[in-house]
Amino acid sequence: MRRGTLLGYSLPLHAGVVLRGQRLSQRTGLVVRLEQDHRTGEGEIAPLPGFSGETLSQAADAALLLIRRWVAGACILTDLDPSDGAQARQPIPPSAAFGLSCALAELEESLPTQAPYLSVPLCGGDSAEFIRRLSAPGDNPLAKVKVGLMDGREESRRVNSMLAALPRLHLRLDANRSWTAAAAAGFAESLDPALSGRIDFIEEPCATPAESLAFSRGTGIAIAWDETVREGNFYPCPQPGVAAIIIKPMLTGSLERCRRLIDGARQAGLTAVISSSIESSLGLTQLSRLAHWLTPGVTPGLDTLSLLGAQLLRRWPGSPLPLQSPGELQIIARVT
Ligand code: OSB
Ligand code: MG
Repeated sequence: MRRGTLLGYSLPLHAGVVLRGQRLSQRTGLVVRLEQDHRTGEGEIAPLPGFSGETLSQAADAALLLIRRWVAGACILTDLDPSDGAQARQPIPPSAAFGLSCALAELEESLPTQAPYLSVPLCGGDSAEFIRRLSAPGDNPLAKVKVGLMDGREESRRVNSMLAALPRLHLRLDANRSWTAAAAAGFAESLDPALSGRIDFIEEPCATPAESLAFSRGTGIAIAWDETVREGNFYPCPQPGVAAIIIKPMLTGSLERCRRLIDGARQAGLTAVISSSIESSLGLTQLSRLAHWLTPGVTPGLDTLSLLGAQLLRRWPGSPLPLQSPGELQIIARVT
Protein backbone atom coordinates (compact mmCIF):
# COMPACT_ATOMS: atom_id res chain seq x y z
CA MET A 1 0.00 0.00 0.00
CA ARG A 2 1.38 3.38 -1.02
CA ARG A 3 0.16 6.78 0.04
CA GLY A 4 1.39 10.26 -0.79
CA THR A 5 0.71 13.64 0.81
CA LEU A 6 1.65 17.10 -0.36
CA LEU A 7 1.68 19.81 2.31
CA GLY A 8 2.33 23.55 2.09
CA TYR A 9 4.32 25.56 4.61
CA SER A 10 5.03 29.21 5.21
CA LEU A 11 7.74 30.39 7.61
CA PRO A 12 8.48 33.99 8.56
CA LEU A 13 11.73 35.35 7.13
CA HIS A 14 13.54 38.09 9.00
CA ALA A 15 12.96 41.53 7.62
CA GLY A 16 15.82 42.50 5.44
CA VAL A 17 16.34 39.25 3.57
CA VAL A 18 16.84 40.51 0.03
CA LEU A 19 17.38 38.01 -2.76
CA ARG A 20 18.57 39.44 -6.06
CA GLY A 21 16.82 42.72 -5.36
CA GLN A 22 13.57 41.16 -4.08
CA ARG A 23 12.63 41.52 -0.42
CA LEU A 24 11.07 38.32 0.93
CA SER A 25 9.05 38.25 4.16
CA GLN A 26 7.93 34.60 4.06
CA ARG A 27 9.71 31.44 2.98
CA THR A 28 7.10 29.24 1.37
CA GLY A 29 7.47 25.68 0.18
CA LEU A 30 6.09 22.16 0.17
CA VAL A 31 6.63 18.99 2.12
CA VAL A 32 6.14 15.72 0.27
CA ARG A 33 5.44 12.65 2.41
CA LEU A 34 5.56 9.18 0.87
CA GLU A 35 4.32 6.18 2.84
CA GLN A 36 4.63 2.51 2.00
CA ASP A 37 3.71 -0.26 4.41
CA HIS A 38 5.09 1.03 7.69
CA ARG A 39 7.81 3.21 6.24
CA THR A 40 7.67 6.97 5.67
CA GLY A 41 9.92 9.38 3.83
CA GLU A 42 9.73 13.16 3.67
CA GLY A 43 11.29 15.75 1.45
CA GLU A 44 11.14 19.52 0.99
CA ILE A 45 10.29 21.26 -2.28
CA ALA A 46 11.01 24.97 -2.01
CA PRO A 47 11.93 26.93 -5.16
CA LEU A 48 13.93 30.02 -4.15
CA PRO A 49 12.54 33.21 -5.71
CA GLY A 50 15.15 34.96 -7.82
CA PHE A 51 17.19 31.75 -8.13
CA SER A 52 14.88 28.91 -9.19
CA GLY A 53 13.52 28.77 -12.73
CA GLU A 54 10.23 27.31 -11.49
CA THR A 55 7.48 28.83 -9.34
CA LEU A 56 6.06 27.10 -6.28
CA SER A 57 2.86 26.26 -8.16
CA GLN A 58 4.79 24.73 -11.08
CA ALA A 59 6.79 22.67 -8.61
CA ALA A 60 3.57 21.59 -6.85
CA ASP A 61 1.95 20.53 -10.15
CA ALA A 62 4.99 18.50 -11.18
CA ALA A 63 5.27 16.90 -7.74
CA LEU A 64 1.60 15.97 -7.63
CA LEU A 65 1.79 14.25 -11.02
CA LEU A 66 4.73 12.15 -9.84
CA ILE A 67 3.16 11.38 -6.46
CA ARG A 68 0.11 10.04 -8.30
CA ARG A 69 2.28 7.85 -10.52
CA TRP A 70 4.28 6.60 -7.53
CA VAL A 71 1.13 5.75 -5.57
CA ALA A 72 -0.15 3.86 -8.63
CA GLY A 73 2.94 1.64 -8.37
CA ALA A 74 5.36 3.26 -10.83
CA CYS A 75 9.08 3.73 -10.29
CA ILE A 76 9.63 7.47 -10.68
CA LEU A 77 13.41 7.55 -10.34
CA THR A 78 14.05 7.90 -14.08
CA ASP A 79 11.55 10.77 -14.20
CA LEU A 80 13.48 12.54 -11.45
CA ASP A 81 16.76 12.02 -13.23
CA PRO A 82 16.10 11.86 -16.96
CA SER A 83 19.74 11.83 -18.06
CA ASP A 84 20.23 8.56 -16.20
CA GLY A 85 17.82 6.41 -18.17
CA ALA A 86 14.82 6.80 -20.38
CA GLN A 87 13.76 10.28 -21.49
CA ALA A 88 11.54 11.97 -18.97
CA ARG A 89 7.96 12.45 -20.04
CA GLN A 90 8.49 16.09 -19.22
CA PRO A 91 11.30 17.91 -17.44
CA ILE A 92 10.86 17.93 -13.68
CA PRO A 93 11.74 21.22 -11.95
CA PRO A 94 14.90 20.82 -9.80
CA SER A 95 13.13 21.58 -6.50
CA ALA A 96 10.48 18.88 -7.13
CA ALA A 97 13.15 16.37 -8.19
CA PHE A 98 15.21 17.14 -5.08
CA GLY A 99 12.31 16.89 -2.61
CA LEU A 100 10.85 13.72 -4.11
CA SER A 101 14.25 12.04 -4.28
CA CYS A 102 14.83 12.86 -0.59
CA ALA A 103 11.45 11.39 0.36
CA LEU A 104 12.21 8.21 -1.63
CA ALA A 105 15.71 7.99 -0.16
CA GLU A 106 14.31 8.21 3.38
CA LEU A 107 11.69 5.60 2.58
CA GLU A 108 14.32 3.26 1.15
CA GLU A 109 16.74 4.13 3.95
CA SER A 110 19.45 5.06 1.45
CA LEU A 111 20.00 8.54 2.90
CA PRO A 112 22.02 7.90 6.07
CA THR A 113 20.49 9.31 9.24
CA GLN A 114 23.87 10.16 10.78
CA ALA A 115 25.13 13.72 10.47
CA PRO A 116 27.26 16.05 12.55
CA TYR A 117 24.92 19.02 11.79
CA LEU A 118 27.84 21.35 11.16
CA SER A 119 27.87 24.40 8.95
CA VAL A 120 30.42 26.96 7.92
CA PRO A 121 29.23 30.06 9.80
CA LEU A 122 28.15 32.97 7.61
CA CYS A 123 29.67 36.24 8.73
CA GLY A 124 27.08 39.00 8.80
CA GLY A 125 27.66 42.68 9.43
CA ASP A 126 29.65 42.95 12.65
CA SER A 127 33.07 41.33 12.32
CA ALA A 128 34.03 42.01 15.95
CA GLU A 129 31.03 39.97 17.08
CA PHE A 130 31.93 37.30 14.55
CA ILE A 131 35.54 37.07 15.70
CA ARG A 132 34.22 36.48 19.24
CA ARG A 133 31.93 33.71 17.98
CA LEU A 134 34.74 32.00 16.05
CA SER A 135 37.18 32.22 18.93
CA ALA A 136 35.13 29.78 20.99
CA PRO A 137 37.42 26.88 21.95
CA GLY A 138 37.00 23.83 19.72
CA ASP A 139 35.30 25.80 16.97
CA ASN A 140 35.97 24.84 13.39
CA PRO A 141 38.19 27.70 12.17
CA LEU A 142 36.43 28.12 8.82
CA ALA A 143 33.93 30.87 8.01
CA LYS A 144 32.16 32.34 5.00
CA VAL A 145 32.04 36.07 4.27
CA LYS A 146 29.87 37.70 1.62
CA VAL A 147 31.81 40.28 -0.35
CA GLY A 148 30.98 42.53 -3.27
CA LEU A 149 28.39 44.42 -1.25
CA MET A 150 30.44 47.50 -0.33
CA ASP A 151 33.66 49.16 -1.40
CA GLY A 152 36.19 46.44 -2.31
CA ARG A 153 39.07 47.98 -0.34
CA GLU A 154 36.89 48.33 2.73
CA GLU A 155 36.00 44.65 2.39
CA SER A 156 39.59 43.49 2.04
CA ARG A 157 40.50 45.45 5.18
CA ARG A 158 37.73 43.57 6.97
CA VAL A 159 39.01 40.23 5.64
CA ASN A 160 42.57 41.18 6.69
CA SER A 161 41.41 42.02 10.19
CA MET A 162 39.52 38.75 10.61
CA LEU A 163 42.47 36.67 9.37
CA ALA A 164 44.89 38.65 11.54
CA ALA A 165 42.71 38.29 14.66
CA LEU A 166 42.40 34.50 14.29
CA PRO A 167 45.65 32.95 13.11
CA ARG A 168 44.09 29.52 12.37
CA LEU A 169 41.03 30.88 10.57
CA HIS A 170 40.40 29.98 6.94
CA LEU A 171 37.79 31.88 4.90
CA ARG A 172 35.50 31.14 2.01
CA LEU A 173 34.47 34.40 0.34
CA ASP A 174 31.40 34.79 -1.88
CA ALA A 175 31.03 37.67 -4.33
CA ASN A 176 28.03 36.24 -6.24
CA ARG A 177 29.36 37.71 -9.52
CA SER A 178 29.07 41.27 -8.27
CA TRP A 179 32.54 42.66 -9.06
CA THR A 180 33.74 44.27 -12.23
CA ALA A 181 37.24 43.13 -13.16
CA ALA A 182 38.54 46.46 -11.74
CA ALA A 183 36.65 46.11 -8.44
CA ALA A 184 37.92 42.54 -8.02
CA ALA A 185 41.49 43.72 -8.68
CA GLY A 186 41.02 46.52 -6.12
CA PHE A 187 39.89 43.99 -3.53
CA ALA A 188 42.89 41.75 -4.21
CA GLU A 189 45.40 44.63 -4.06
CA SER A 190 44.32 45.60 -0.54
CA LEU A 191 44.59 42.06 0.82
CA ASP A 192 47.56 41.44 3.05
CA PRO A 193 49.68 38.89 1.10
CA ALA A 194 50.84 37.37 4.38
CA LEU A 195 47.21 36.50 5.19
CA SER A 196 45.56 35.82 1.85
CA GLY A 197 46.86 32.22 1.73
CA ARG A 198 44.10 31.43 4.24
CA ILE A 199 41.38 32.40 1.76
CA ASP A 200 40.35 28.92 0.57
CA PHE A 201 38.49 30.40 -2.40
CA ILE A 202 36.28 33.23 -3.63
CA GLU A 203 32.94 32.11 -5.10
CA GLU A 204 32.20 33.72 -8.48
CA PRO A 205 34.16 36.98 -8.08
CA CYS A 206 33.18 38.51 -11.44
CA ALA A 207 30.21 38.84 -13.76
CA THR A 208 31.37 36.09 -16.12
CA PRO A 209 33.31 32.84 -15.67
CA ALA A 210 35.98 34.11 -18.09
CA GLU A 211 36.59 37.25 -15.97
CA SER A 212 36.66 35.15 -12.80
CA LEU A 213 39.28 32.83 -14.32
CA ALA A 214 41.34 35.87 -15.35
CA PHE A 215 41.05 37.26 -11.80
CA SER A 216 42.41 34.01 -10.40
CA ARG A 217 45.26 33.96 -12.94
CA GLY A 218 46.17 37.54 -12.11
CA THR A 219 45.99 37.27 -8.31
CA GLY A 220 46.73 33.62 -7.51
CA ILE A 221 43.56 33.49 -5.41
CA ALA A 222 41.53 30.32 -5.97
CA ILE A 223 37.92 30.61 -7.09
CA ALA A 224 34.82 28.41 -6.86
CA TRP A 225 31.83 28.03 -9.16
CA ASP A 226 28.32 28.45 -7.79
CA GLU A 227 26.02 30.14 -10.36
CA THR A 228 28.12 28.56 -13.15
CA VAL A 229 27.24 25.06 -11.89
CA ARG A 230 23.62 25.71 -12.82
CA GLU A 231 24.25 27.12 -16.26
CA GLY A 232 24.31 25.35 -19.61
CA ASN A 233 25.46 21.76 -19.47
CA PHE A 234 27.97 22.29 -16.68
CA TYR A 235 30.09 19.30 -15.78
CA PRO A 236 33.14 19.61 -13.50
CA CYS A 237 36.51 19.70 -15.26
CA PRO A 238 39.96 20.76 -14.02
CA GLN A 239 40.60 24.47 -14.66
CA PRO A 240 43.61 26.45 -13.43
CA GLY A 241 42.67 28.46 -10.33
CA VAL A 242 39.36 26.66 -9.70
CA ALA A 243 39.31 24.91 -6.32
CA ALA A 244 35.69 24.01 -5.70
CA ILE A 245 32.13 23.81 -6.91
CA ILE A 246 29.18 24.83 -4.76
CA ILE A 247 26.15 22.56 -5.09
CA LYS A 248 22.76 23.88 -4.02
CA PRO A 249 20.64 20.73 -4.37
CA MET A 250 17.29 22.60 -4.26
CA LEU A 251 18.38 24.48 -7.40
CA THR A 252 20.10 21.47 -8.98
CA GLY A 253 17.79 18.47 -8.87
CA SER A 254 17.60 14.90 -7.62
CA LEU A 255 20.02 13.31 -5.16
CA GLU A 256 21.29 11.21 -8.08
CA ARG A 257 22.08 14.32 -10.11
CA CYS A 258 23.88 15.86 -7.11
CA ARG A 259 25.80 12.62 -6.62
CA ARG A 260 26.97 12.66 -10.25
CA LEU A 261 28.18 16.26 -9.90
CA ILE A 262 30.04 15.34 -6.70
CA ASP A 263 31.67 12.34 -8.43
CA GLY A 264 32.64 14.56 -11.37
CA ALA A 265 34.15 17.11 -9.00
CA ARG A 266 36.21 14.45 -7.28
CA GLN A 267 37.52 13.17 -10.61
CA ALA A 268 38.42 16.75 -11.63
CA GLY A 269 40.28 17.32 -8.36
CA LEU A 270 37.71 19.88 -7.16
CA THR A 271 36.13 20.13 -3.71
CA ALA A 272 32.32 19.81 -3.81
CA VAL A 273 30.57 21.94 -1.18
CA ILE A 274 26.89 21.33 -0.39
CA SER A 275 25.09 24.60 0.28
CA SER A 276 21.68 25.86 1.35
CA SER A 277 18.99 27.60 -0.67
CA ILE A 278 17.35 28.87 2.55
CA GLU A 279 15.50 25.64 3.22
CA SER A 280 13.55 24.99 6.40
CA SER A 281 15.10 22.89 9.16
CA LEU A 282 13.62 19.82 7.43
CA GLY A 283 15.59 20.46 4.25
CA LEU A 284 18.69 21.68 6.10
CA THR A 285 18.95 18.54 8.24
CA GLN A 286 18.66 16.44 5.06
CA LEU A 287 21.36 18.55 3.36
CA SER A 288 23.56 17.96 6.38
CA ARG A 289 23.00 14.18 6.09
CA LEU A 290 23.68 14.37 2.35
CA ALA A 291 26.90 16.33 2.90
CA HIS A 292 28.13 13.90 5.58
CA TRP A 293 27.37 10.98 3.24
CA LEU A 294 28.68 12.23 -0.11
CA THR A 295 31.20 14.97 0.79
CA PRO A 296 32.75 13.67 4.03
CA GLY A 297 35.29 16.03 5.54
CA VAL A 298 33.94 19.07 3.65
CA THR A 299 31.86 21.32 5.89
CA PRO A 300 28.69 22.40 4.06
CA GLY A 301 27.37 25.98 3.85
CA LEU A 302 24.08 25.65 5.71
CA ASP A 303 24.12 28.66 8.05
CA THR A 304 20.78 30.09 6.93
CA LEU A 305 18.38 28.73 9.56
CA SER A 306 18.65 31.90 11.63
CA LEU A 307 17.11 33.89 8.74
CA LEU A 308 13.83 32.11 9.52
CA GLY A 309 11.48 32.63 12.47
CA ALA A 310 10.63 28.95 13.02
CA GLN A 311 11.73 25.39 12.33
CA LEU A 312 9.67 22.88 10.39
CA LEU A 313 8.80 19.35 11.57
CA ARG A 314 12.37 18.46 12.52
CA ARG A 315 14.81 20.29 14.72
CA TRP A 316 18.27 21.48 13.79
CA PRO A 317 20.24 20.44 16.91
CA GLY A 318 20.79 23.38 19.23
CA SER A 319 18.51 25.83 17.45
CA PRO A 320 16.28 27.77 19.85
CA LEU A 321 13.67 28.54 17.16
CA PRO A 322 10.11 27.27 17.76
CA LEU A 323 8.99 24.22 15.78
CA GLN A 324 6.01 24.15 13.40
CA SER A 325 4.23 20.80 13.79
CA PRO A 326 2.40 18.80 11.08
CA GLY A 327 -0.96 20.32 12.08
CA GLU A 328 0.29 23.79 11.15
CA LEU A 329 0.89 22.80 7.52
CA GLN A 330 -1.74 23.17 4.85
CA ILE A 331 -2.83 19.93 3.18
CA ILE A 332 -2.62 20.43 -0.58
CA ALA A 333 -3.36 16.87 -1.66
CA ARG A 334 -3.67 13.36 -0.27
CA VAL A 335 -3.20 10.61 -2.82
CA THR A 336 -4.23 7.04 -1.97
O1 OSB B 1 24.97 33.65 -2.12
O2 OSB B 1 25.51 31.65 -2.53
C1 OSB B 1 24.71 32.49 -2.13
C2 OSB B 1 21.85 30.96 -0.14
C3 OSB B 1 20.80 31.19 -0.97
C4 OSB B 1 20.99 31.84 -2.15
C5 OSB B 1 22.28 32.27 -2.52
C6 OSB B 1 23.35 32.03 -1.68
C7 OSB B 1 23.14 31.37 -0.46
C8 OSB B 1 24.22 31.05 0.47
C9 OSB B 1 24.02 29.88 1.39
O3 OSB B 1 25.22 31.69 0.51
C10 OSB B 1 25.01 29.77 2.49
C11 OSB B 1 26.34 29.21 2.13
O4 OSB B 1 26.59 28.86 0.96
O5 OSB B 1 27.19 29.13 3.04
MG1 MG C 1 27.08 32.28 -3.85
